[in-house]
Amino acid sequence: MIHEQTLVLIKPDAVQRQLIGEIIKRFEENQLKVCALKMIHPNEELAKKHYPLDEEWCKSAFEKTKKSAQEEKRTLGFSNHIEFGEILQNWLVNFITESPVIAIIIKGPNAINSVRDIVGATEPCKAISGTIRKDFASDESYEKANSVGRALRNLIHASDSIENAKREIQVWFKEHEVYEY
Ligand code: FUP
Repeated sequence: MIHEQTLVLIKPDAVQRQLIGEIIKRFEENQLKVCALKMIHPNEELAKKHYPLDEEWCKSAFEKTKKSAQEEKRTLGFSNHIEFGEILQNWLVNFITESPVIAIIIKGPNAINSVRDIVGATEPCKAISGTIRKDFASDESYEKANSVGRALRNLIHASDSIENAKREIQVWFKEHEVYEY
């Protein structure tokens, strides 16, 4: 299996709820290794580098949120992905700059998908049993968050592709901060 690196952020909600150890334990017990780690209180500039407003990102987040609204027969209230993306970026920046986060590079076989499987679905109320989001945030939903104009408090960010992992790792870490052992 291919050894990959992926970026994980333990978001402000998880740090505030003292879930750092529990979350790292779930990765380590699944053959995944921590090869860089730091606590950092992100400013707006760093948050925007992590969540850049690009076409593909806006489209993908808009489609997922719209699908969930349609399934639940709710109206989303945004007419297009650009309008939605700008507002979502703002919600995410507010959330991620709220208090410190833990940034981690995780390495291991198939790390990108393995980490996302351990974390669970983006919308915690839809996450399957045994995942971190199901165990610790199962009452959180797009409906709850969208209706009061805030980001999903879903505990963790995990890169979703090799390309994004590379980009995100460079946003949070310098080369000398990454260890081999
Ligand atoms: P993911 O693939 O899990 O990173 O999720 P998305 O790309 O769909 O969304 C990026 C981040 O925006 C996730 F943390 C979820 C969050 N989000 C909201 O908070 N509200 C929304 O309506 C849509 C996404």
